[in-house]
Amino acid sequence: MDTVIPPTIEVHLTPADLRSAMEADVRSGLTSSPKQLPPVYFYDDRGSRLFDEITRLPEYYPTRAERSILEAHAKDMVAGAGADVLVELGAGTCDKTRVLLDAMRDSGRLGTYIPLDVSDTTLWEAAVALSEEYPGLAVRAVVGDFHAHLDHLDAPDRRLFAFLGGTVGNFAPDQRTTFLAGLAATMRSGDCLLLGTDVIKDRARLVAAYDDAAGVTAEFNLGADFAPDRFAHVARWNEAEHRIEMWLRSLDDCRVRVADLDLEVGFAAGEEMLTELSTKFSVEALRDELEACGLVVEDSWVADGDEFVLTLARLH
Ligand code: AVJ
Repeated sequence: MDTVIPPTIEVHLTPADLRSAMEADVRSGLTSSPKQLPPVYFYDDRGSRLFDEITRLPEYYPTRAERSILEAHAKDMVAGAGADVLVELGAGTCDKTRVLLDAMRDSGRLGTYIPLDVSDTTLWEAAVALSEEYPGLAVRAVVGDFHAHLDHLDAPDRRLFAFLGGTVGNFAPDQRTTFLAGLAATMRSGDCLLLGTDVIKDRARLVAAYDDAAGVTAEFNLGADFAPDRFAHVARWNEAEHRIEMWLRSLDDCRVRVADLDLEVGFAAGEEMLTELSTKFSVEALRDELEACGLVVEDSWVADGDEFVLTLARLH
């Protein structure tokens, strides 16, 4: 019988680092044109609870679609990758991870799990729970940012990197290229990437997924310090860039003061601020982007109705 291995945690990003990065992002975002704020700051405690609610909305298909693909094919993914180490980027609560870990255990490949996330408390709770649920599994949690700390995820054995949830769709094209190239640079020959991405589909379905009838996504977008009665939530499909864009539109002329930064910015009536991108892909375009970084697509799985795709690519 395998015994429980105590988890470890390595911190490369402190709350003070996060705070100063946020201040810099808010200052540059609110003084640029058009104004923008990065979506990473949606996910405080309240935002994470709202996102959890979003994943259960009838209109929001990505989470259910990805889970159904994982449940049907995790065994093939794990066998295809041939890895004993699972590295998860932006692990969060490690919810979907269990499906992959179960498949690794069933195939006798349960070695090490390395989750990377910016939130230390969520990560540590998940690390403790998973160590107990999977005796024999070494859990090495890493607190860090996937734009900066990919080189702290090393392990002696072959690794499967999982980047799920469609989060890569949040990146602008140049950010995505930098991210994928940086990831490929830290991978060793034989390592694999399992990437979850949303698929281009009917515009009305896409817009509904980001502007649900119950108004949960609007609440998510309108949280925090932006007086929700002065802004409207706008979800728009950008055809040329094949992405949903979420904007906050000011309903009238107003000034927003960010006391901590000693910053005051004006919004004209109708002015919009970009808060999130959610890029959708075609299977072919995604393959080309991965191959440009030396990652060769070995397999891909789509959900019923082509809603979402999981791609397994190997560094050669
Ligand atoms: C977690 C980034 C994948 O883009 O679909 C959902 C976030 N924002 N509704 C997405 C989100 C508004 C989500 N990701």
